[in-house]
Amino acid sequence: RSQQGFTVFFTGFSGSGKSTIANALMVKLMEMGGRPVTLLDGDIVRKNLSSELGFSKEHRDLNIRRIGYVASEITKNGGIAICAPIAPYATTRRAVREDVEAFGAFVEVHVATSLEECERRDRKGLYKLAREGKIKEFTGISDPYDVPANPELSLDTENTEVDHCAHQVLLKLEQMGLV
Ligand code: GGZ
Repeated sequence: RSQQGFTVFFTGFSGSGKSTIANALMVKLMEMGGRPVTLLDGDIVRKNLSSELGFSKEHRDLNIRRIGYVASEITKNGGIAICAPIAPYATTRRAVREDVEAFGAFVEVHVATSLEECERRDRKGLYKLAREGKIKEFTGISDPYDVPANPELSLDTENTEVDHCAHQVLLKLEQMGLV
């Protein structure tokens, strides 16, 4: 059984289901025991680690590089880091991958819920505000999102339950010899 550390890095639109799937995965990995599991969720990181940052490209990049640094330290020490930011820029995701892969595996998971579906759900009412111009630089509406070209896994949340999405991630981790 492998004991190397690794990072699962979810990326996708606001409201795509990243946090929910990341939480379900965390529970499963904790139940398996062994390595400590650390969740670096978008909201939590922005509150505790990036509270001074906004949503310009420069600030998003800083936010993601910080998450990457923490994930790489966790990975280095043999732990499991689960990250769940939007992370809209492919070059920045690539940089984080390189940071982490110096110490262990990097598993990029695209939570591929379409913009249309995220906006239809609009769980927090943010898309409406973005359409009204009340939130600027909103990912998908007035700010870019680079669709991952080669993620380790892509999740179709529109046809798959949360628990099954988390299960698919676990299967991928098994295939990769990480759990
Ligand atoms: C995108 C925004 C924005 C803008 C506030 N664009 O659904 P949420 O609320 O909880 O998730 C979104 C979160 C995005 O923060 P991240 O740290 O994940 O973004 S990034 O990776 O790009 O740094 C959303 C809220 O913050 N939010 N304004 N303009 N999302």
